Parts: sequence; C-alpha cells; structure tokens
Amino acid sequence: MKERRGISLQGGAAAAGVLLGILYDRRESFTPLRELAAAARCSDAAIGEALAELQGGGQRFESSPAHGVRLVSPVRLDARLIERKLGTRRIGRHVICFGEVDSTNDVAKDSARQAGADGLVVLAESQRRGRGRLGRSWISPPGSNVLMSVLLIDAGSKRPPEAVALAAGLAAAEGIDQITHLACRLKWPNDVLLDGRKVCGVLVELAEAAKGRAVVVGIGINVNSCPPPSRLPHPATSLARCLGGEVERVEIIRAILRRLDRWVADIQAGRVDRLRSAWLSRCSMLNQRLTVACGGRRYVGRAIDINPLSGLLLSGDHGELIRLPAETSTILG
Ligand code: BT5
Repeated sequence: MKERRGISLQGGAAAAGVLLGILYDRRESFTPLRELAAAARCSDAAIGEALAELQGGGQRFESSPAHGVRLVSPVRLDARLIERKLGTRRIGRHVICFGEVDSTNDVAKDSARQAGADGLVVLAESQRRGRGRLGRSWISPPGSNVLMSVLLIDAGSKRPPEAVALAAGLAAAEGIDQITHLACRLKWPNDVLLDGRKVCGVLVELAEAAKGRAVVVGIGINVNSCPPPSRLPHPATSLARCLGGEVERVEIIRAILRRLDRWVADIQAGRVDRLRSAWLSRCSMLNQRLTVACGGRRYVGRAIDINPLSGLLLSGDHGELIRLPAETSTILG
C-alpha cells in the first residue's frame, strides 16, 4: 500500500470492491479512468488490475477511449454490491454469489453446521435443479432473475417455519414495491403476484444445524425474464414485463433483505400481529370460496382467517372449521 497526500492508496485486489461500488452507482454513464482512480483512491495501474479482476469474475464493461468505462446492465450479482449499505442486523452478515448451483437452498443447508453461518445469504445466477414446494420445480432463465436463500439458525427455537414463509413472501412484495413502485399482492401460502400472475415464489425448508434447527428461506423472483407459458400450468410474469424495461437486481435484493430482517426479528420476539396485518393487507382471499389440496385430499370452504402460525382457516359447507397448514397446501381455485 502506498501513501499519497495522506490518503491510503489501495492495491488492485482491494480496490476491486470499491471500484465496483463506484461503477455501479455511475452505471448510467461512462467514467474516465483518471476520475475512477481518484474516486477509488488508487493508482491508474491498480484500476487496470481491479477492472481485470472484476471482468474475470463475470462483470461486463463497455469502454470508450474518449469517455472511459461503464458497467453493462444487468450487473452480475456480487456479494460486495449486496453487502454495501445493507444495514441489517442479522440477515446478510455473509453473502455468497455463485454462477451456477443445483439449488441455492441446498448450498444454504450445507452451510448450516458451520459456525457463524446464521444470516447467510446465498445467491446464484442459475440453478440446475431449482425447486418449488411438494416436489415441483422452479424454472428460471440464467443471469436475469433473483434466486436467493437465507439461512436462519435458531438453537432450540420453537418458531414455526410457516411464519417465516409468510414473512419471506411479504418481504419480497414490500422490497419489490419499494424499488419499482409496483403493487404486489400475496396469495396464500407463498406466491407473490403482479396483475394476478406469479412473479415470485417462496420455499422454506428445515436443516440440521450444529445446535438445533436451521430454517432455509428460498426466494425466486422473475426480474428480467420468466419461463415460457408452455412450461407452466399457470400464467407468470416478470418485473421487466410489468415495467416495460430491464430491471437491476441489487437494490431489490437489498430492500427484501432489510424487510425480512425486520420481520424475522418480530417473529423471534413472538410478535406476529403486525406481520399478520401487513400480510393480510396485500391479500384478497379472505371471505372467498376456495378449493385447497392438502395431503392428497381436497377441501372446499370460505376463507375466514389466515394466520402466520396456524395457516388457513376455512369454513366448510356444513359450518365445520378446516385448518390447513401452509407447508403442504395448494390453492386450486
Ligand atoms: C414455489 O413453489 O413457488 C417456490 C419457489 C422457490 C424458488 C426458490 S429459487 C431459490 C431457492 N432455491 C430453490 O431451489 N428454490 C428456491 P410452488 O408453490 O410449489 O410453485 C412451483 C410451481 O410454480 C411450479 O410447479 C410451476 O408451475 C410454477 N413455476 C415454476 N417456475 C416458475 C417461475 N419462474 N415463475 C412462475 N411460476 C413458476
């Protein structure tokens, strides 16, 4: 490390994270290399090394001899961009981004026994075996969407994963709305909808931690693309389709992690009332007549309550109360 006028000059490797943040903030326009070196407080040579490191990690740049360089959108996900200005207490203390994995939920599960893994966030540009609930698959074209898992380790906690699943769907809806100004709705148990079409799904699974139990919260969001209708039984949409243009993922991910951090803290403290009312304010299912599949059977009735801890409560045709758990229920209509 060299010193110039009292400012510490960073070497190429250390500068890459700083440089990435600067280029991300200025991604709308080109920045001359000289200006980048001054902003990143490093030498011109270190800028060259840092750009090469970022390119090796999959970032793409556009460069012009007259105007400098800029990042090409959508920016490849990088832990340094997600962690920057995150400001959460628990979630996102560690972030890892992969090119391709089988499933981000599997990576998070495999990390559950490691010390200090609580709050880990795993992201991938694509999944070979992305999954939904009950053996279904999650399909996502590579390099364009959010495929994310959050690991929560709670020694001895009796907290039901259902509450975390509702919190994750709500956090996704809130984070998307905050950044895009769209208006996401929620469909019990785990779908986020835009214009009545699925834009995001949540899969919560349990894992063994070194002490007690871990919960893995998987969130898949169609940001810039969604699977073709021929591959899905129900219509889906993407944020880009709703907004009419390509969308960056970094701010959306950060906004979701912040909301999830808050809701998980509430659940941890045994406060689920606010979660319940915020969730219900985005859901139009109460008082509707629903058909629900659960455990190989079909149930029909009017939805009279949705509770983060106990699930959906239906009033059957003969006045009987039917309680259905989030984990194993699917709304058929
Ligand atoms: C879900 O299950 O919606 C949970 C999806 C969770 C995906 C994330 S991605 C990161 C993490 N790692 C994983 O491996 N999974 C999680 P479910 O309610 O069972 O819905 C699955 C159904 O949604 C499928 O059977 C398809 O019909 C449909 N589907 C699949 N891909 C979709 C997509 N991209 N958009 C909309 N619908 C989709």
